[in-house]
Amino acid sequence: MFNRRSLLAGSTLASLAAVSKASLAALPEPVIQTSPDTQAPLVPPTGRPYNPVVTLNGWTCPWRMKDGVKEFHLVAEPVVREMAPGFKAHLWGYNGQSPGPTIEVVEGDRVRLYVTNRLPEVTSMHWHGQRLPNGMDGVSGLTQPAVPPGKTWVYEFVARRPGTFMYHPHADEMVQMAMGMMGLWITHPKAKHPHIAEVDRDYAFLLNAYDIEPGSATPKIMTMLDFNLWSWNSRVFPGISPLVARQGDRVRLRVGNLTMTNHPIHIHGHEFEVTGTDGGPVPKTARWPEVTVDIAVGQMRQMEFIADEEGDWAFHCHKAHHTMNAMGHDVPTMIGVDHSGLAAKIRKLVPDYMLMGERGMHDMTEMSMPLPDNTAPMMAGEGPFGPVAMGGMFSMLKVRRGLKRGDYTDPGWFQHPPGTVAHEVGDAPAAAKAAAPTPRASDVEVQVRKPQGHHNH
Ligand SMILES: [Cu+2]
Repeated sequence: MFNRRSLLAGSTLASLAAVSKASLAALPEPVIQTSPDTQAPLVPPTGRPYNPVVTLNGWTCPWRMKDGVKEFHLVAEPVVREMAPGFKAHLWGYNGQSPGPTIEVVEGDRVRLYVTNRLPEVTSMHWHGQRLPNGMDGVSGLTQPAVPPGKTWVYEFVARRPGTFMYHPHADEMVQMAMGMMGLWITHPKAKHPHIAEVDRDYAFLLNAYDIEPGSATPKIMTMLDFNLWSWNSRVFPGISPLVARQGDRVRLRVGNLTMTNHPIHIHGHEFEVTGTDGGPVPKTARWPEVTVDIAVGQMRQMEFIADEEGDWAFHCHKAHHTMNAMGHDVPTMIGVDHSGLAAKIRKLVPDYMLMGERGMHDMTEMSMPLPDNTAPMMAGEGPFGPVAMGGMFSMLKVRRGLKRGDYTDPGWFQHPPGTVAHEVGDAPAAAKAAAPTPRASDVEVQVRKPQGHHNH
């Protein structure tokens, strides 16, 4: 049957084939990532040198040069993503993880991107924020036919504008983004740019959110607003790598939002300027100081500051519900309700029973709560002074004197100089518990007591 749809499909295919006839024969081997840890930045082996970005709990996609074109291969596929130690989610992503690898190129590069669909349904790839030929924009039905399962599509364009961008499907968007399909794209300027500073550390991550019932592993894709896992690059605190900076470093944070709500991202101890959006660099005369920037859905914000204050500084979304992990929203407010003795009576019948919240909810972090298999506790993370009682979109900026350039290793907990820690009135103003052993963040395990004899996961 000859119809308008097949005509369009045919012409799009023909034009794609024309730009990359030679390359279709031999696709670059897709590189698969198996670790959820932050990978070392990918220093460009050839071409214009640049200071590569560090993708938080992520990685940068290796490419190959072919006839002067940078070739990448992204594979859309189901993945198992460790969202926090002990908690694995069944998501959809790219090349083994969610989000997919960061694409990092230089302004003026000609880029060819192969996208293989290993999902059970159609997909496409939209290059959010890019200047490109309309037919490369990846909106299924509008600028190309959707990519069927099992097929590989190719996109090719010149990275015309420097900045921070994103990629995500434009086919069954609601489902595919709720399942974790997204990634970052960085285009470095080809020469010194009046509005783009050279920075010492350049971090990038995406805000995303999931609704995964405690004890299960697959997101509920129909959820519109009431998500229970607020994540950065599909990780929740304490599973998120800290941002490490040498005292005095100029630091850039590139944060994109592909959730269903806005996130006021807040940093402690420093003020920053928004130096760019996915629309491009912000002229210096249009910048103002901030300590929080609201990032709306589909926006990217670039924050820059000098990390000149030593310490472990909280860095988080300022919506308090977004620094919590999975919980039931039907927990009643119990503050001020005296139910002493009640829990003990019930515990005789139900040994694991806990009644919580009569003095607030902080106590929950210190209790060994029975949790279903495969979830993250609502509030967790052990700091040098006790429980941090956070989850979700929370991390730390760790500023230290004398770090090596390019050393992103977690330096452990900050050793506060004597007399600089808040203390109880009348108590000796010592560095107190800061002298305690300082576990590295990678040792901070989620404290989960699994119920005994629970096998149905
Ligand atoms: Cu938030």
